[in-house]
Amino acid sequence: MKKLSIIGMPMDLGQMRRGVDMGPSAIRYAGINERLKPLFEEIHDMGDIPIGRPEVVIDKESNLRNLDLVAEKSTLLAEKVDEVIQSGSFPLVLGGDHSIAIGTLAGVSKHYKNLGVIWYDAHGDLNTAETSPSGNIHGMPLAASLGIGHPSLTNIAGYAPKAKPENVVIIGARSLDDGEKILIKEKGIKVYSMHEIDRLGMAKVMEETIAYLKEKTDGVHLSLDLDGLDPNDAPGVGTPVMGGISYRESHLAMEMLEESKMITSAEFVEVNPILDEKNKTARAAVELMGSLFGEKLI
Ligand code: 6HN
Ligand code: MN
Ligand code: MN
Ligand code: MN
Repeated sequence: MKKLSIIGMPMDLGQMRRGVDMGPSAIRYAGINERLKPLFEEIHDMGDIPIGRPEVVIDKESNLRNLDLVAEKSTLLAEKVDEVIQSGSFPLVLGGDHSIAIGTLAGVSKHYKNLGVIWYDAHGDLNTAETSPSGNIHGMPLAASLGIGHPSLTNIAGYAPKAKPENVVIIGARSLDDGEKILIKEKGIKVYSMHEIDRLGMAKVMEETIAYLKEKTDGVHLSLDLDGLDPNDAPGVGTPVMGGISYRESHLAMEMLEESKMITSAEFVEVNPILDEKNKTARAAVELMGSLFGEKLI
């Protein structure tokens, strides 16, 4: 892909910690444009989707925090992503908390018959209002994209599902809630937890992931939650979990995805500069983007 479009999605409505709305600024400050410039013919930074500072509203019937607002803002993002793909450009979305994936996938998925999804995350993000321990929508975007959950979240852009469970691979999982584990088994979702990453090594995990998706998908979205990385390497996240994927393993994963030429859209989420150490997490995000888009070590 020769053209890249960057879309900021400064939404923090899917969880309770302040600061993740500054993720897009932190990632831009970390030098995304300069870093990616040599890798594309054209880069268009489209600025941020307007989120404003709405007050927290708990949906009475479902108990979901900011349900209507997340749905409304997701629709805006879906439209923007759709527009970018139509213009022949690669959409790169900067979060924001992980609830933004609902909108990204709603914009991406109509362009593919069999969209693959790589969910790089410590979490499964497969909760629903019924299984969620927190009521936070950032723990639900993968379920919503599979058509599971509240209709306001599953039907963004007017259709569901956005992806099929057999086209999803979760990488880095180490904190799954009971309801998520049940869903993974029920739907046959492929998961490389930290156990498999330790045992097989990242190279094998990525080889298998690429082979698994290659034969049955016509496009693959990468949804990269920075908390997939170990908190030592990416401390600026709202829900850190010890024992994560290393910085170097993550580069290898991105490099292998680049070699596969299969990634057709991407988002980097959960960067929270207030919780960060000298913008380390935003810098890691930009460095990983470098590998994903073809930067070479030598
Ligand atoms: N994320 N499983 C927990 C919940 O509240 O549903 C944590 C979710 C974290 C979500 O990091 O994108
Ligand atoms: Mn703003
Ligand atoms: Mn997540
Ligand atoms: Mn996570």
